[in-house]
Amino acid sequence: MKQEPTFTPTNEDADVLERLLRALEGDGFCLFRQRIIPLQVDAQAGEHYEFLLRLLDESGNWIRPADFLPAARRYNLSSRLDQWVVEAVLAWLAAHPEQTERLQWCSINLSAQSLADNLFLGHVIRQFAWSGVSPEKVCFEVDEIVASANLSDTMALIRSLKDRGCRFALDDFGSGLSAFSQLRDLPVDYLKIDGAFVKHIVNDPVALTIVRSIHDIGKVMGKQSIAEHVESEEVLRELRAMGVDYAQGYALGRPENLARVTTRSVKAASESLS
Ligand code: G
Ligand code: MN
Repeated sequence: MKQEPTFTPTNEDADVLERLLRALEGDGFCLFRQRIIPLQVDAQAGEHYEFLLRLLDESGNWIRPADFLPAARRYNLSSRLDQWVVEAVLAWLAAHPEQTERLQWCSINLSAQSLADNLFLGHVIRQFAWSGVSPEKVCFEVDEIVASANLSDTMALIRSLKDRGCRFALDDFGSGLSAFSQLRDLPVDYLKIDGAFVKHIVNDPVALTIVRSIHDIGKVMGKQSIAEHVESEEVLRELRAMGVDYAQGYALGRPENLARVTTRSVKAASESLS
């Protein structure tokens, strides 16, 4: 008889799992944020940034999502992790009203498991009600590949949250080379052009053409563009000339640590609000 392949966790996996569970319970996660800058003169006023999650390892170094999300996915923890981020971001915004006032929107990344999780939407709605933060201040980012593989779940979540005022962006757009026709009906507001192309627009004509095409097609579809991983002034100049709406990347600001927003400080913020 053919044997089913078995999933054997490695030691490294067990370490990450333990650290993730501990972080979800209390300490270990930290929010960073990175600025997103409007490039065109007619841009709406206000600040924009993306919240990014980091996990602390035993020697005090920050682990980036690329290194812990795969384990979170394997252990079905991605949706809990997204819920933690939504809770932490909204608590932080509620605790910093003067910064929230200046904010036009900030973005939060969602994983595939949250799109398919019936409880996720309810959790987000409750968090908005509890924190008092206006849903218009939040833009959710869904990876292009994730959206195209879960079209109906993505559509349902986008519709429900857009009805309440949230915005949506398709993240890493271009990386999956999904058919535009498949994604054209998703009512997202922004296309975040994959950094892997953006980085090379000044020395690779193919990358330049891909970035320009994404921006142009997005424009025809009524969507604004955000270029990721802008690492130099030359790239920035080219993007601005092309008409790209926003830029994000090391040339404009590195992700910054928002002091430690732990579950404890989230609870403290919630107590001070109630
Ligand atoms: O998939 P997503 O676009 O959400 O990934 C954001 C990640 O990209 C963050 O972890 C952030 O630290 C990283 N990042 C942000 N700006 C730059 C940049 O200019 N260059 C590179 N290489 N990475 C960046
Ligand atoms: Mn993102």
